[in-house]
Amino acid sequence: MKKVIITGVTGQDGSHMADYLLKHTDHRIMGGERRLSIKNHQNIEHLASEERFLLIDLDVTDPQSIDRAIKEHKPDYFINFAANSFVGTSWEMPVNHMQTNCMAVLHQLESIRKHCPKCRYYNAGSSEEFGDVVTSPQTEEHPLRPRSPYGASKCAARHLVKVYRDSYDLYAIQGWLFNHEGTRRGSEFVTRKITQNVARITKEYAVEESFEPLRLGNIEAKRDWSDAEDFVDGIWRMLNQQAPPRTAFSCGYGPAPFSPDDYVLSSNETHSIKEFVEEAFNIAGFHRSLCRWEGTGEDTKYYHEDYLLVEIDPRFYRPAEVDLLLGDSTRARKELNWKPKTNFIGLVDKMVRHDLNLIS
Ligand code: G4F
Repeated sequence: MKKVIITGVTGQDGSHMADYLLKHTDHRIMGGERRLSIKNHQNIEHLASEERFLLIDLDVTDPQSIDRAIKEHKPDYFINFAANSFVGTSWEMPVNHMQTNCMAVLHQLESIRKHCPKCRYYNAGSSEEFGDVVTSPQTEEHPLRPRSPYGASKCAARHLVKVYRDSYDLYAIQGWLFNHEGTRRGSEFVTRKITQNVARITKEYAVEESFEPLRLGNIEAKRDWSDAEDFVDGIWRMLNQQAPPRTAFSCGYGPAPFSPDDYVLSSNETHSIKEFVEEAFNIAGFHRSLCRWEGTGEDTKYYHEDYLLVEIDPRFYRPAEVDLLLGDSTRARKELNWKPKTNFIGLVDKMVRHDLNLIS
């Protein structure tokens, strides 16, 4: 039975990857988790009685912990989702972001090189690496121009992954994943913050209570959003690239060593935070024909008739913003035969309905 270690298994991507692999493979899944006095197992509670799923101690900020896990289990795949993934706090905790998102990757690569060099390794990369974009849409060829300590930490990790791939012939890759969301998304990210507040406001409005509006930062920023469940499928395909077949013309020297590629995963559509807000309220019953935006900049407000639904709170502005992200995942679609199933409206709909159900 092949063994897969997933770090960050209690998070959105880690838990979806565990579900996906239990459904689509017969591999043994080892979820790496950090010791915490209060467990955060809500995303993996349903796996408690699953025979092929096992939790192991693995703190990616502790090199000994990484080395012990890799030496002991000698995994066939190592999927690193453990990260500090909230861009907004990376200006307040830059060292922590660098340690968790970059140094941890270096320690993982070193241990894999020493103990199990055939292990296939994936590190979570980000469209934030493109940052201050110079061309749209962004493909694998777009330069790395990060705008945050978070983005810089992911770029540094990317260079390490490539250096280890080239130097030691490791199967080590890092996809560029554009924003991916869902019902397991943390409340601090803008999509979940919107859908949870839409659910709260819908409930309060229904009983004619007065309600606090939703407060947001830069609502003009544009993102390329997808469903996280579609992305774990893309990542697994990236981890299972095949060497191209030998051609009829190859003679004598044997095939060139196979080196896997890094791919962009994206929906290939971009929408502003404003559009997400409109769509989410519309799905909850605040029909867009009865809603309107008023004002500009920090004075922008969104109303349903006379009810204030949304206002701006500059505390949510960032020191530097990535204004526009729009991916082009043509290569992944062609070469990995990957395609997202859920579109923008489907994603907003799924998240709003989930949060309405939770609150009712
Ligand atoms: O939801 P966000 O915090 O996600 P962000 O910064 O785009 O990062 C996410 O996607 C990346 C891939 O591109 C991942 F690498 C990363 O780990 C993470 O998953 O913010 C989205 C946008 C930003 O422009 C932000 O300024 O929404 C804007 N925004 C406006 N008001 C807000 C808010 N963001 C948050 N979190 N909270 C607000 O109130």
